[in-house]
Amino acid sequence: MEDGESSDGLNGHNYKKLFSEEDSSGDEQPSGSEQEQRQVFVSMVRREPRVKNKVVAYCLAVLAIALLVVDIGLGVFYNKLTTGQRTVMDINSELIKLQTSHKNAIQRRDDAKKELASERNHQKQQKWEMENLVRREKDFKEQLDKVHMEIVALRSHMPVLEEGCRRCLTGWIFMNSMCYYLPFSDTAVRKTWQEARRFCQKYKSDLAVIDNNQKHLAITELINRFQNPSRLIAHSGFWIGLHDTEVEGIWRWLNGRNLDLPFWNDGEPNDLYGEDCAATYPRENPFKAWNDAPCTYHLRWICEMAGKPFEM
Ligand code: MMA
Ligand code: CA
Repeated sequence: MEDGESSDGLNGHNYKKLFSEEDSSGDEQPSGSEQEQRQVFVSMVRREPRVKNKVVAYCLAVLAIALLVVDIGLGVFYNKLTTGQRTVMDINSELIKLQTSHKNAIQRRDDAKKELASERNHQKQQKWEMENLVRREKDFKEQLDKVHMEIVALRSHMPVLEEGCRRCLTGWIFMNSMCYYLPFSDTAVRKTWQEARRFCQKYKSDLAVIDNNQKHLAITELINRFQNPSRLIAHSGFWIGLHDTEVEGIWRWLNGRNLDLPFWNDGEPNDLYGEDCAATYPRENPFKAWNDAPCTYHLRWICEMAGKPFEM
C-alpha cells in the first residue's frame, strides 16, 4: 500500500473529489456509463461503514443477548443454589429438631421403662403380699375352725365339769361316776409309786384301778389330749393301781383283784430293771398303753375315788 492511501484503497484526494463531484450536480454533465460507475462507487463507499456498523451492532446485540442469557442462567443457578442452600439449612434444622425429638423420645422411653420396671416390682410386691394375706387368711380360718371345734368340745364337757364340781373335789375330774386327779402339768412334781399312792390316800382315794374298757379309753383320751408330744415317752407315764410286788409276774389291782384285761405295750411287762409297778402312757393305740417300771421311778400318777352321790 502506498503513502496517503487508506486501507480501502482510496486516497484523501480521490475521496474529496468524489464528494465534490457529487455535490456539483449539473455543472459538467459526465457521460452515462461513467456516471453509473461513479454512483456505484459512491454507493459502495457510502455503504461499507454502515455494514460494518451493522455487523458490530449485531455482534454487540448477540453478545448482549448471550450475556443476558448467561446472566439469567447465573441468576437461575444462583437462585437454585440459594434455594438449595436454604433447603439444606432447613433440612439441617429439621434434622436437629428430629435428633432432639428422637433424643427426647429415647429419654421418655427409658423413663417409661424405668417406671414400668418399678411398677412391675411394685405389682410383684403387692402380689406377694396378697398371696401372703390369702395364705394367712386361710391359716386364720383353719385356726378359727379349730378354736370353734375346741369350744364345742369344751362345751360338751361343761355338764361333766358342772357335775364334777358337784360330785368331785376342786381340781378333780368327773368321769363315769368316778372322780380322777391327774397332775397334767409337764413340770408337775413326780413321785414314786408309793409316794403317789400316799398322795391319793390323803384325799381318801387310791391309784386308779382301770379294770374295764370304758374307763381305760376315757383315761387314755384324757392323757393323750394333755400330752406334750415332744416329751420322751419314758417320762410321760402315770402310775396306776396295778403291781406284781407280791408274786412276780402276777399282776394285781389295788382292790385285790387280779388283772384280767391287760393293755400292755408290745413286749411288756418285761421286768427289765426289777419292774413291779405299772404305769399308763399316752399312746395313739390305747390298747398298747402300759409298761412295767421300777416302783422307785418318779412319774406322774392318777388318783381315783367314787364321786359323791348326786344331791337334788
Ligand atoms: C425302758 C423302761 C422299761 C421298758 C423299756 C421298753 C429302757 O427301759 O421304761 O420299763 O420296758 O423302756 O423299751
Ligand atoms: Ca418294762
